Amino acid sequence: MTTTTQPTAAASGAGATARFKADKSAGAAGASNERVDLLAREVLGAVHNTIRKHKVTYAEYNAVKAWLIKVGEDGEWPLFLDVWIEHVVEDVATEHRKGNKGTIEGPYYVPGSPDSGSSGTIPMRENEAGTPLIWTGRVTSTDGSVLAGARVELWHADDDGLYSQFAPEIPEWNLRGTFTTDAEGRFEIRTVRPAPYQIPTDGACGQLIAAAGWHAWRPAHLHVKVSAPGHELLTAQLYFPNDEHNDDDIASAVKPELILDPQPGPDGASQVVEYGFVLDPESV
Ligand code: MBD
Ligand code: FE
Repeated sequence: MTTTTQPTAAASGAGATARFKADKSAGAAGASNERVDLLAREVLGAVHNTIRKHKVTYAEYNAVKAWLIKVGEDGEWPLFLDVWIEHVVEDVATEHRKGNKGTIEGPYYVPGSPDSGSSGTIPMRENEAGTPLIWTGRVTSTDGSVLAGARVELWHADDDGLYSQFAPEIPEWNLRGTFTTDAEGRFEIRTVRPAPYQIPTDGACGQLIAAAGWHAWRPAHLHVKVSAPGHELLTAQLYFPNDEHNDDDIASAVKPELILDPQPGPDGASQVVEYGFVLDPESV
């Protein structure tokens, strides 16, 4: 750990909550009465059934109530929802796609990262820790046509497993960058390999994990959003082979199609990897 101020669940939770409110909470107003009635009834019914089936006690009810209050106090609703719920929403939302598999966004995306053109280095500190990674790829449409000017937004944790803007003392756009494909749809990105990520253990989500005897780990991953005019936005994560958490990601967000195959680079110190994206045209 190179920081002097320790990251806390409450601080990263507050950041993720503010980010969600700034970007996405407005979209939550769009459900009809009928839809809210149907879904709220079914979710509550499922909770009632669980209580009857397992004879949930008042002590357990109060423990859950205290815990739910703490989730809010710690700002961990974005973390809780994105770790334990989002993967199913993503599956349903993208099941029609013929192009690239995607996966969950998670709580730490920030729009507007610096533009590095079609070939460049993601913003990083001098001597950023981690194995250098040179990633080349191409963006195409499902009909095979090349997508020039497509945007690849990349964000990921550092070698300590921390995200800029959600942990203290990391430069604002560290390991967050936007790349744009060239005339042949190609991009080349220089970054470093991220470390496996442990979700904060000192907040409400960590309390649930400890109480249930689970672990808090996600495999190392690169987050991407890939977009091109007339095409559906692809939100994905890329993983690394042989990560011990590829098979038991706490966020259930690993798919075999998203595991990279990095190779030793020519200089021996870095790794090179080829991975491109196929986008689905927007249906009209
Ligand atoms: C992450 O970095 C992440 O990607 C998800 C899904 C949840 C918590 C932290
Ligand atoms: Fe992440």
